[in-house]
Amino acid sequence: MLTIWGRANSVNVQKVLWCCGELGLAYERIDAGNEFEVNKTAEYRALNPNGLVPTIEDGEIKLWESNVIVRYLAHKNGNGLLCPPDIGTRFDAERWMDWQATVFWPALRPLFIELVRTAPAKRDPAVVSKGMKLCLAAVRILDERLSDRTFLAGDAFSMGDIPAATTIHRWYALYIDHPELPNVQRWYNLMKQRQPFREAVMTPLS
Ligand SMILES: N[C@@H](CCC(=O)N[C@@H](CS)C(=O)NCC(=O)O)C(=O)O
Repeated sequence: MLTIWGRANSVNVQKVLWCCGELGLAYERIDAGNEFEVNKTAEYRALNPNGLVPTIEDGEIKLWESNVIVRYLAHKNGNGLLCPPDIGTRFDAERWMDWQATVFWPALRPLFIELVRTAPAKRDPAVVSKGMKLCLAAVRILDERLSDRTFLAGDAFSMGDIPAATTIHRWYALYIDHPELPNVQRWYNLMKQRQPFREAVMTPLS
């Protein structure tokens, strides 16, 4: 049985839960992170020296880094379904996964922390303003990318959509201005039609 360590409100855990839902994988999830604190134990740090979530155990295979976990599960269980068999399409998908981790999430995370986890009186307007600007620049890149294809790596939904769509849900859920970006909105609407996305990702931000 696949074990997933991580609290269900974590964006990075949600990627893995959504991926499992798409693949129809059975798993056991153990709450860890923030108030659960399991990630501070020596046992957990032996699994993941960063003390972060998610971490998975799949038999002898133990992995951390959410996007790598999604890649692993997709490759093992979803070649042709979530992991594109064509090499060009596959690495196109991989590129958008790395882009989420290196561009989109670093732009959104400080904004999310300010607007969701910080009391209004303690918020830093400079962080909010910078976060909004960086996020909009990132979402415009997505909008341009989606102008001539249905999903990030082409005509089929793939693992390449999972990290960015998990993040776009957070962007739309924040109480900020969301300019009209028709391609991103269309793509986000497609995600919202997927039951595993609704179950794993479309939860209140906390
Ligand atoms: N790059 C890592 C980042 C993991 C990460 O930052 N996880 C956050 C939750 S989203 C965490 O563990 N925070 C500490 C905590 O929950 O106690 C990944 O994608 O898995």
